[in-house]
Amino acid sequence: MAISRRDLFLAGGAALISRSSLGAADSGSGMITISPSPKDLETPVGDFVNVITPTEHFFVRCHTMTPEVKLADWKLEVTGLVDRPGSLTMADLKKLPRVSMQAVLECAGNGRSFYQPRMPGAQWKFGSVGNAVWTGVRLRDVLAKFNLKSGGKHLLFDGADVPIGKMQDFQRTIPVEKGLDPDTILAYEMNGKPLTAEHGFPLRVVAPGWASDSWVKWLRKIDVLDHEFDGFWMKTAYRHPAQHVPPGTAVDPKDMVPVTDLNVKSLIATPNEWAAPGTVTIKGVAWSNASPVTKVDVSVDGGKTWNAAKLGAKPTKYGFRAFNHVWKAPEGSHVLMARATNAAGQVQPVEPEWNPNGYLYNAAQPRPITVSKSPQALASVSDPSAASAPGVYKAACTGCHDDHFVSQQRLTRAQWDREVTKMTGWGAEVKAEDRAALLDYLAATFKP
Ligand code: HEC
Ligand SMILES: Nc1nc2c(c(=O)[nH]1)N[C@H]1C(S)=C(S)[C@@H](COP(=O)(O)O)O[C@H]1N2
Ligand SMILES: [Mo]
Repeated sequence: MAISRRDLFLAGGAALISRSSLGAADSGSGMITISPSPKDLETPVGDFVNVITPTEHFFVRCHTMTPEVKLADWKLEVTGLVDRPGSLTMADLKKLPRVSMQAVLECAGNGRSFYQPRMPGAQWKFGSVGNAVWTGVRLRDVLAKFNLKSGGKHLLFDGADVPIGKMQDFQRTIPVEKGLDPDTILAYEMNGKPLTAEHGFPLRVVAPGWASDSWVKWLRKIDVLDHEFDGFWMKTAYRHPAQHVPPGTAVDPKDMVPVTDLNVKSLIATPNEWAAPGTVTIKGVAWSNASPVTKVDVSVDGGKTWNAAKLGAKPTKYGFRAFNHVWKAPEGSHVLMARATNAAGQVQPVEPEWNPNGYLYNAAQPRPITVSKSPQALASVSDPSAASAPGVYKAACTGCHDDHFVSQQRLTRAQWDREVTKMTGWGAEVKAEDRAALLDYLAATFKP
């Protein structure tokens, strides 16, 4: 268990806070570690007092190891259904008109850990989202150089990351209409600096209004296809039911569609868990898809009554919109909530809209808070530990990643069975005679 300086400040030395406490950061990076390698880092809620998320505190999501791309070896290739297949260097790209825009990058899995029943996957809470200024070139200006053929319907993006074991390469298509939208860009800068390795150096897709699985990093190739790509990351992952289903439903793959638009959503940055009695300004950010946020309501009584929050001036089309609400906080326990509405009339639901892979969580999440004179944080439960794991687990499951991915899950035996099948498909080695013991351990230790 690590206690950061920020935790100590919050706790005033009085209470002990565990690593998994809401929004508390691991010591060191100031980020919450979902997995150290592949690198998955979450931004603590307190950082969302900023409308622009600083790059050092921007969440990171990598399905595999982060590649170190050298600009000298790099070019962007464009192939498939174009008249003039070829490539561009960074110098060529920089000759095209330069565009800059704020846009929210949110992982489709953000908030997955709040769904009931639980499902496997990175157990994000609030912070796999951020807003940056992206600078680069319009994708349509790039495509114009190669001249799309009329049969070209989908753009397949491939990055320089390489899969681990027998896992499939992370490749994704977007429909050509989204690619030709003047707001879709290929960015070489984030917050005024060249992209960092983690965020996709030297070039990434920016598909504003869409979940970030389409924002392919380390982009090196665009293949123009006449069909949606049929690889794992398009046809199995990042799909959700076309219609809402009751929690726990098994959905036929033919009734699933790719995740595209983000949901309208808001996040309270401060206060978090504790506040002193008196005047408290509840602050946070709200975001949406191509339809901008028009209203944020805040509740201090767990959703019984709502108050219109004050919105930040000068909204951008795809960026965060700040909100605040001044509250005379009496001593005691309270539950804060925020609920955003967009111009299209979409409102954050109070009940989560469950789906089998746990995507696009946007329920107005209750945020319990203690208002008291001396600082304290809610006691929180830490993840079960894999320290006493049997040899079969250590041999089969700790070669590609450490315990983080496993100990954050809360799954039934049947779900663990499917998860072990997924991992053996990627190259984990579990002998037939050891499988029952492995499942017994996983299902007993990391259970719902
Ligand atoms: C061949 C390499 C490899 C081995 C061995 C391996 N894993 Fe994984 N596992 C991965 C990768 C890569 C990811 C991250 C996938 C992602 O981010 O989408 C992952 C992610 C996970 C996750 C997070 C949920 C998910 O499906 O992404 C769980 C849980 C997990 N592994 C459990 C296990 C267990 C249990 C074992 C042992 C039976 C195991 N892993 C062995 C490669 C492996
Ligand atoms: N090449 C490549 N691009 C990728 C990914 C990846 O694993 N490989 N992850 C995607 C997912 S699921 C997310 S949420 C975002 C995360 O972007 P960030 O790390 O800059 O926050 O990148 C997307 N682009
Ligand atoms: Mo994601």
